[in-house]
Amino acid sequence: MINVIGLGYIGLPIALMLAKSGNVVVGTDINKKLIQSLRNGKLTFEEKGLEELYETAVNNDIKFTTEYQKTDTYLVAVPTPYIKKTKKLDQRYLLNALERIISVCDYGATVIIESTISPGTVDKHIRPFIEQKGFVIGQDIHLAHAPERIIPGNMIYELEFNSRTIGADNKEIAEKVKRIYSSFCKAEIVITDIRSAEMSKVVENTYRDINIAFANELAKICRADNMDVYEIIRIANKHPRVNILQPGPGVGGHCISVDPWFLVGDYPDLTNMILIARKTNDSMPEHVINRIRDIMREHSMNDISRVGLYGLTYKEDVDDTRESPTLQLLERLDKHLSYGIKVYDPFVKETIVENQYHDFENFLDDIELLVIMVGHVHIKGYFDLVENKIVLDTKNVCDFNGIYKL
Ligand code: SAJ
Repeated sequence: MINVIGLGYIGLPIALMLAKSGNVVVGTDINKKLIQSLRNGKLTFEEKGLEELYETAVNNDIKFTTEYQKTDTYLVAVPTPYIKKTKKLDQRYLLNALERIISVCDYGATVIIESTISPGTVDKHIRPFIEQKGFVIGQDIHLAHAPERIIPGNMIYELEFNSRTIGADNKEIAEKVKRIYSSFCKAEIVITDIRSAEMSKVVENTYRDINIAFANELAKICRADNMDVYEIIRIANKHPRVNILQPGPGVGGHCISVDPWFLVGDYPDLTNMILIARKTNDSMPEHVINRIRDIMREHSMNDISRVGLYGLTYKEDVDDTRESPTLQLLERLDKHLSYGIKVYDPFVKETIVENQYHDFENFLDDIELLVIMVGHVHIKGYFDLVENKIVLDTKNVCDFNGIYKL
């Protein structure tokens, strides 16, 4: 039996996928409300294909509980945030999960960590923590790191078709873990040591952060000289060895805007480019504020409450708002004592910020300047209404005349 610990954005899909693929699975989470929802068949976030996967997993008898199970295999997918001040990994949830696992596990159990961790975490913190409890690693308990790689919006497909990395202390454990992942993963499964697995994961997200930062810097350069950054990128990408990403209002989410900080926190003297990229991406909400201010001036608008932000999530067609550029922008406005800007997102049903609307047409009625922060497919069905507004499109989703871009 596999006990999946943590049933959030990563743990839930993987638990369901393991159950669908014939493994006996128990999903554990300390959040009672979440467990109750899952038992009642109510999923806790939206994701393409998740409901169908849930149905199959339930038919295959997956169980949900707040209790840690006594078994020989654990898969840990708990949050691993970073501490804002030091930029280092906050290991609280991870160590708490490990403590509970070692209090119930079978002798010789394998603990697979899926959560993203900063390079060196296993050696510097996890091994000493477990050994301190009197456990011998490699005998009483085995460790493996199989960092998750799935992208919100396409998680279920990517669980099956993305290549995976498994870091372990020896081949035997690596092969055991590989057999589990082979039950659903159709792509290559690479075996390596734990440190390399930790590092490669953080490197992947840092690579993307740097490349987005390049696109964002280009957007600023083109804005300064009134050129169309999208046209420049489109042309440059015709070169066989150029593949520039898209600029946007900032980088959000729990991954790309977080993981590079682990490298900056651990190697402050060696991370020039990574730090600049982070700062560039973090500066984009401010760039959007400057654009809003210029457009308002041009239209003799002086009331920020006539401005509406479309999109609160960190990217299109997901309901995850963590570290979203819109939240970053609101925080900056707040610092400038500027209140009253309106907000709407079709995916965010709960009210999480001030002046948040739940009806798109009411929202449009109350604003003059619409700022598209997220390119949800939803807005494409409303272009006839949107066209009557002054529009700042930071995601390049509208192509009618008179649109302001990043
Ligand atoms: N973004 C841009 N321009 C782009 C692409 C993205 O501004 O051209 C922005 C998005 O709008 C968003 C942020 O970047 O705010 C991150 O979005 P994303 O779609 O690039 O990535 P995530 O955070 O959803 O998922 C990433 C993925 N990592 C990589 O592509 C290297 C995913 O595979 C990881 O599993 C995930 O991080 C994770 O959990 O680590």
